[in-house]
Amino acid sequence: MERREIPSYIGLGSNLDEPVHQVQSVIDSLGYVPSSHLEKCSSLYRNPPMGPPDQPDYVNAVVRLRTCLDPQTLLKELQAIERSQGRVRNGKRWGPRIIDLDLLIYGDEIIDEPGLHVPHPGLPERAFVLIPLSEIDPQILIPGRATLDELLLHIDHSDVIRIEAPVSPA
Ligand code: A4P
Ligand code: MG
Repeated sequence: MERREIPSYIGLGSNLDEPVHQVQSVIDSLGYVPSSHLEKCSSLYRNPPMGPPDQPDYVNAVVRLRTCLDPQTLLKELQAIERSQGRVRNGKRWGPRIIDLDLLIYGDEIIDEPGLHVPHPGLPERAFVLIPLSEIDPQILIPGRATLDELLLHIDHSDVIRIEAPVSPA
């Protein structure tokens, strides 16, 4: 179902097979999501894994995508991109991955449906999401939560290190 253009925010994460390259490549692919326009990309940030510690550091970033797709269709597009980039789910919770795409925010909507929770439930406490998000939209209100500034006050972001400048959307 098509609808008016909605600003959505997508979290990107990788810690396998040259993570910087994986994140840059997924940003290219996001430029081709149907009925959507990739507007803004954050820098890339390196940071230690949340979850099992016996895995490589992650590279994370956030992008803003204006989209006419409904949220479930957008999630399917994101999962198709994950698959095309070689993501295989190994069943291990928070295990290492080639690429992970999370729908963080979809306009001002609060979505609680099977297989889709938006804003992404992990967003408020994850420095590796909040820091790149603040680079794109420092004033953003997290629907149902708080302002980004308020959330940033309560987290330690000392180990989220900026490693690459933002990629310009095509
Ligand atoms: N799902 C529900 N809501 C959403 C949403 N808003 N966006 C469902 C995306 N997916 C959503 O996801 C599992 C299911 O979540 C999907 O079937 C979808 O319908 P998945 O990608 O298959 O599995 P996952 O990513 O391993 O699970 P989970 O619990 O979503 O993990 P997270 O929250 O994505 O965390 N450490 C660092 N430093 N950086 C990271 O990026 N990422 C993770 C994964 C762990 N540790 C990390 C990082
Ligand atoms: Mg995920």
